Amino acid sequence: MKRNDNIEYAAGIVPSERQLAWQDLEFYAFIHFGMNTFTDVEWGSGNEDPELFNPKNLDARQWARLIKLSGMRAMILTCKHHDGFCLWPSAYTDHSVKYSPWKDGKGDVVRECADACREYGLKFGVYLSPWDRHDSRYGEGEAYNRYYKNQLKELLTNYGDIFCVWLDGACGEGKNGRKQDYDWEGYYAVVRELQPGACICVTGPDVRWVGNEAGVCRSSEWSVVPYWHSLQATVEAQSQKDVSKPPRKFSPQDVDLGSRKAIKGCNKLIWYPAEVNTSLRKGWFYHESEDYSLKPLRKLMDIYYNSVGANGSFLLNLSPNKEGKIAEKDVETMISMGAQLEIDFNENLAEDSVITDNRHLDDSHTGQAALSYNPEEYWHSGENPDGSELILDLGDEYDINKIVLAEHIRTGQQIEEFTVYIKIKDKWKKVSEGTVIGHKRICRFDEERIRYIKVVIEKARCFATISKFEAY
Ligand code: FUL
Repeated sequence: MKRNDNIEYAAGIVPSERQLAWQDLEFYAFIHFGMNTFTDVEWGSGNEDPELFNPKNLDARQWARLIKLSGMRAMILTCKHHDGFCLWPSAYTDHSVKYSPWKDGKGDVVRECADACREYGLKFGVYLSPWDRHDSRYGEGEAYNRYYKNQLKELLTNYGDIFCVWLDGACGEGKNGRKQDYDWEGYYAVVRELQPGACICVTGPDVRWVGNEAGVCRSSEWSVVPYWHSLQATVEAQSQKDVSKPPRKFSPQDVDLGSRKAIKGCNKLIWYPAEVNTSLRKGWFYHESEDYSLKPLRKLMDIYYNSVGANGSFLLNLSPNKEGKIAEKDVETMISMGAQLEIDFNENLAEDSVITDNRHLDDSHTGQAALSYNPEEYWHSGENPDGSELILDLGDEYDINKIVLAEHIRTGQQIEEFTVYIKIKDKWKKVSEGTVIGHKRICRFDEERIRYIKVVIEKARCFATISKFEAY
């Protein structure tokens, strides 16, 4: 029987090098800090006086240290939010730190963050809001586009390696507001030229916004989806338009983006993996009134497992206060999250195990290869993936409550359905099942003392691969 052409087409779509590098970061921080921190709002009007910006004890090293301790691998800073105030002394506007009392106008928050990230071994990324409520060129087409590109150039040339440029689709101008025709392709060209390794996220071709700001994830987060999900108009339509209405849910038609049904008949598919973004606090910026709104550890861990553990990445926002520091409560919560991650993934008990399989492509792609920490060593099913099995023998009995699986995504996303069994008293007991594996799938189940774990690939596109099989 001839396979549906689109399945083979989808199976052949692979990530770029920059997407692969981004995917490995898994869990990283947003920092929302700026004029709004001082005016106690989420969206500034753009008319704020730069005199208001004065974080007397700003300590970007504290932010970076905390990010590191939380188990995160990068920081994305709001270099300019919708109010247009720039956290670096841009040569193209007088609405910046240069005109503030902070460090007598000689400070540069972007520099301090970039340096702190380097010191703590974190990647650094920039958020530069396309929507700008301050600048008079906004709404005037080319003049604003030139301004925006010049600012991008400053950020992408003066601060070392940038791993991501986060382009927000939000705009609250409304029907009668100013209408700017963004030169998206021109913005992307600047990024590609100056930082070819950087992913362009959200309103961009490399990383897909999950579609809400509440940390809600799909149970099947496919990386290969119809191209129109990356169109600027699609992102804009989903994005926030009113400060009091942050997007919290998916609309039902957006729940399935990449199954066979969802890609059927689509003539252009792309690799467009999901990023889940949410804030530790209720809002994005610091407000004293939200000191009791922090998400509890349990909730944060759930979001982690449902994003990083389900083929997405997790961008969690921290909100430094007026002092320029992350408040004690926030620090405590994040340190406990870092500690919980250490506990949960303390020792991979599968390290010295044996894996047997019921099929493999050739001798260098047997089940055993899935245990290697080298991502280029992996199990490959060969041509008939459906029904393939990997049986892990831990060599002895251990208390296990989760396994981690990964596909070799360099050769595409193939697996569509899988089941996990554990052996109890000589019988296989089903403990988990799912669709997508992709970059990473963490399957949690009630802890049992076991020696054998079986993964069955029930259904896959052209073949199946497993490059990681860990047990905790
Ligand atoms: C939204 C913005 O409007 C919020 O203020 C925040 O920056 C969030 C990450 O994106 O679209």
